[in-house]
Amino acid sequence: MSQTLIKTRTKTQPKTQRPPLHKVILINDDYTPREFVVMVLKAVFRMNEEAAYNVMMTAHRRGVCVVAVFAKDVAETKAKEATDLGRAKGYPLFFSTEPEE
Ligand code: TYC
Repeated sequence: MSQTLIKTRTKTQPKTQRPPLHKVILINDDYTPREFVVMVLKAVFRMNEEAAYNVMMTAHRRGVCVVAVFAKDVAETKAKEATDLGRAKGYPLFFSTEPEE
């Protein structure tokens, strides 16, 4: 007599798990004009004037500020776009990314 054993695949991840988000972080510097930082935040991160000003001032006062969280590739692309806008003007403006805990 033969028996058929059907082994189902053991799931290692629950179906609801999402790829981890990454933070885009604005770094303060002494040279980039405040209005330029606000312009970049509005252009790249679609922030309104008030939100952009608040993020800029938080980085200015505390050294860093989380701008937003995105999927890894989106966070990296936006951080590079924003950093490149400053670089094109000769400013040391810098946006970094890091995984969200
Ligand atoms: N500290 C800059 C100044 O005083 C303004 C600035 C704010 C630059 C935030 C970068 O991430 C930054 N002109």
